[in-house]
Amino acid sequence: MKFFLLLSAIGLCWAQYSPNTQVGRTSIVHLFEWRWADIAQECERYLAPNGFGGVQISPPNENIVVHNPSRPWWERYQPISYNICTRSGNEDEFRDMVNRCNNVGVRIYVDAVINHMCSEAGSSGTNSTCGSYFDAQNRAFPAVPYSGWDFNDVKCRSGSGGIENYNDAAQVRDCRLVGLLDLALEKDYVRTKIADYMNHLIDIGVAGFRLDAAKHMWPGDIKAVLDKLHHLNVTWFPEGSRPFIYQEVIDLGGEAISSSEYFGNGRVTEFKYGAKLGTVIRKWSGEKMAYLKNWGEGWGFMPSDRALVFVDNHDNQRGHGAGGASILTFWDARMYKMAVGFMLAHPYGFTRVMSSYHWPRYFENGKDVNDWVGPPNNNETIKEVTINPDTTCGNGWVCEHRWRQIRNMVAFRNVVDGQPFTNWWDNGNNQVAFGRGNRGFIVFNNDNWSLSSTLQTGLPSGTYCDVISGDNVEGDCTGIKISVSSDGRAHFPISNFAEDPFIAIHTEAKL
Ligand code: QV4
Ligand code: CA
Repeated sequence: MKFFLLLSAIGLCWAQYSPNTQVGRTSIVHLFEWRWADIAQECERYLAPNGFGGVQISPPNENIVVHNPSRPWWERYQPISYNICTRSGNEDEFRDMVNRCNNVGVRIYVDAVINHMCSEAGSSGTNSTCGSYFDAQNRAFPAVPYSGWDFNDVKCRSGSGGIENYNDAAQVRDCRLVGLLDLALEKDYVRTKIADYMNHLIDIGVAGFRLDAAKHMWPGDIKAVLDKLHHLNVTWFPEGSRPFIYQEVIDLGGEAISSSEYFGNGRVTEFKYGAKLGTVIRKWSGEKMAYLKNWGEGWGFMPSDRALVFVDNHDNQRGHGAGGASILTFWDARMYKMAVGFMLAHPYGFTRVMSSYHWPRYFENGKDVNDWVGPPNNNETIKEVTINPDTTCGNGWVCEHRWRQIRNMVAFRNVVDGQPFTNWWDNGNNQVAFGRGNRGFIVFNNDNWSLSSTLQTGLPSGTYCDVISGDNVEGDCTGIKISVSSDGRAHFPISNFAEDPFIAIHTEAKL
């Protein structure tokens, strides 16, 4: 018996790093600002059939209503209460989404905004998504309830009460991030209120959490909250399962706080990943794809089993947060698909795909003056996600996760799960290739001339469909066919003018 207790203990202490996805599902998608009803449908009609492991949803708790500017996406990062009640839907719709997604093996991960409440300038009244009264000036949030005792106004040591110096770790944790009222997470009362909120979501059936602004909370305070969390709902998860935790810590180096301080709590977002990959694919600063041979820890990233990786996120795709101009987004579609393809083929980290909405991007003096614009809406009501006959999305939703190249690379990652990084080849410049054991192989041409090489794929002989240029439909390839000979070698022709100058093959796309 003792042996099994030990095993379960080991299992438990590791579990918060495991996404709790169904076996063989290795990525999640951030359906940014989607309504719960649309997510439920997308789980059933698209995400489950295409092997997505789960969905990161926008914050489900009641937030302030901002009218100047008009309903910015970032109002959802200003909590008023922990009532499940936002423009994405109410608690009934939330429960329906969790049930329907879990029932088809697609997990839900909640964006938990637990470092703060609304802005100190958030005025007072019932200007909130569920009508709860609040008074920011007096630190009154009766719908939780929180009062003046529950904020860090006294603990903060900066002159203004706001974060003034990111080289002072105490300020970063105890003072206000862009004026947001900073919760006193050292207090058991506050920890308990937060844990009650998260346990309510766990009991409904969620699989884990993104911890927003984790850099602004002491690691020990986060741990104290996590220690109060229930095991996952046994309707869908094995007895004793722990919620998956990934903490938003922007660490590009050079600050007082580093990602590693948070490894004890769960995974951490690796922001260096998207910033560096964008620079390489854009061929800026002398970077070239041949340098990706030691991608991952070799580039100074955190250990792979602690990393949550992505090409872009909801902040840096619009100039918020970190990453700067190198970040690739759907606006740079051809390069973006290459970056997402590389991320999904490479074994490093746990992968998250971004799914965005269009907004009227407009640069003035190098800044997008419309970076605040919220989701597609009819008079402030978020528009439903419509699906076009060609399976793309309408109503202003970009649905990058539905782009053939990205959807098929999510499947590629599933097929090669557990296989080693093998058969690296490069031309010394921007033509590279690598395999994943005997299950998958991918080739990129990011040079300004054509690629025509015969490469060792490590794959069994046969004819494979390229999953970038097409699909395997009824036993035939709608795109490029690649023939692998008995010695595992195959010839790859990739024009630098190709719509997508990369080819990916795997054993599930073999004729
Ligand atoms: C303004 C001034 C402040 C002033 C304040 C007074 O800028 O100097 O003190 O008024 O009230 C919005 C506005 C911002 C405004 C603030 C408070 O954009 O101008 O401050 O509200 O009224 C999102 C947006 C922010 C937005 C915030 C709250 O990015 O612009 O602020 O939501 O609505 C750091 C952190 C990292 C963070 C990143 C953006 O380390 O954790 O900045 N990323 C996460 C989320 C992000 C979110 C927050 C944190 C806050 O991913 O989306 O910020 O929850 O790197
Ligand atoms: Ca804080």
